[in-house]
Amino acid sequence: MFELAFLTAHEILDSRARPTLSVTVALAGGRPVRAGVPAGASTGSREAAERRDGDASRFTGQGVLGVVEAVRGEISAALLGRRFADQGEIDRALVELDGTHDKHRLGANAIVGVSMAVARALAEQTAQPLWRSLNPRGVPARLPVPHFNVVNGGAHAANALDFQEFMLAPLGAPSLAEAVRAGAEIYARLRNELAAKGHTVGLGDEGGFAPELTSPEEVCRLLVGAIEAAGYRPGRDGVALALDPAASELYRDGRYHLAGEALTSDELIERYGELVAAFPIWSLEDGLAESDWAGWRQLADRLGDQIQLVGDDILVTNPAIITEAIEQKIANAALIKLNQIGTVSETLEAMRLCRQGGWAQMVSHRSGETEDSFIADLAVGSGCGQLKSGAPARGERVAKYNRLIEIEADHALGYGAR
Ligand code: 2PG
Ligand code: MG
Repeated sequence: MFELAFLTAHEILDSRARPTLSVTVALAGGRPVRAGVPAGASTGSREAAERRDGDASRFTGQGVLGVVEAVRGEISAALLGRRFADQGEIDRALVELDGTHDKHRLGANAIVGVSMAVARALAEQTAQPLWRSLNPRGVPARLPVPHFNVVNGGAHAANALDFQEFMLAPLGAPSLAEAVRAGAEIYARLRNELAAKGHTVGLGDEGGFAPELTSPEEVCRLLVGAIEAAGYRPGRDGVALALDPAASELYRDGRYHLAGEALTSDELIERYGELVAAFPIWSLEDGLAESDWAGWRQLADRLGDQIQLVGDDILVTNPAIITEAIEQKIANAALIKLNQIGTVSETLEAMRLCRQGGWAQMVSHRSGETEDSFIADLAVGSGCGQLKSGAPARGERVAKYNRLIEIEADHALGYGAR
């Protein structure tokens, strides 16, 4: 049993200069710990709803003072001094207090901040690292393969590139530290090659380069060139590629709008088939739009036994949607984001359902981040074997990779995707 002795929140900045929430919690007899709340740009329509002030005189309406007030007022009044058995019980109390299906009344940003801070406080109370206290019984903890997003487009950059993310996945690295080294060395090579070709080396929201390229094939060619130039082997036994086209953002009027073409689901699936045949792509996230379930089923039929097909916008870390998606076999992996569903225990339940259904999982940052490295511990503790946290550059991205390096240094854990 535990009891919250102290709970507060502040408005801080995220990595895009937008306000977000920092939540501080102390358990009775414990010291205060904090959590920073992330925020997405290419969000799924069924995500838990973050709440913002809408007061145009502050931060163009993006302020979160109302959410700060919800934590200090209503949530504190409901939780302080009450005894809870575990994380699940306090998360259920938060969900019930909110009372809406998508957590919009109190705000999913308030709820996830409190839930994450409580998880950290519970780890402290039992003198365990966070990853260990998140580790389900019977599941081996593991250092995940970092997925470095080195070229940014879509909603994350001002360039004309439609696909949102091009990632490096050092699947064949002998350790996490060596995987991070590979990511950083290839990133440096890529910078040189982009500059040599006359491209800008300015960065997108997740720290990847944002060159004025439009064709995904051209970006993949550049990446393979940079992997080789840095002395690594392109492919699953070395450094593979992972894409997140974030296709919901490309979908209008039943067509996918890609580099001036308007493609049907079939045509886009064919294009993915060609990409997978030509380049060492091992994972494809949100290849189709969240509303295109029929397309997803076809994509799974066409490529599901060759590559990992990850649902992000379509699944939104929601246990009920994941259950249906597993039944309908529309993919074989889920992206996992705490603030899409809004509590730590619902996130762990989503991951449990994936394990049970034989689906892979990739823990993910959001494009708007803080320096909080919670997701690194979640990726390790869940044993899922995959984490994406942007480029190997910019403090809020690197905080997660550096936390993995610390965990690897302190504990003898295996490395690699499952
Ligand atoms: C995604 C995420 C993170 P956002 O689409 O996977 O990279 O982007 O946080 O903007 O939803
Ligand atoms: Mg995505």
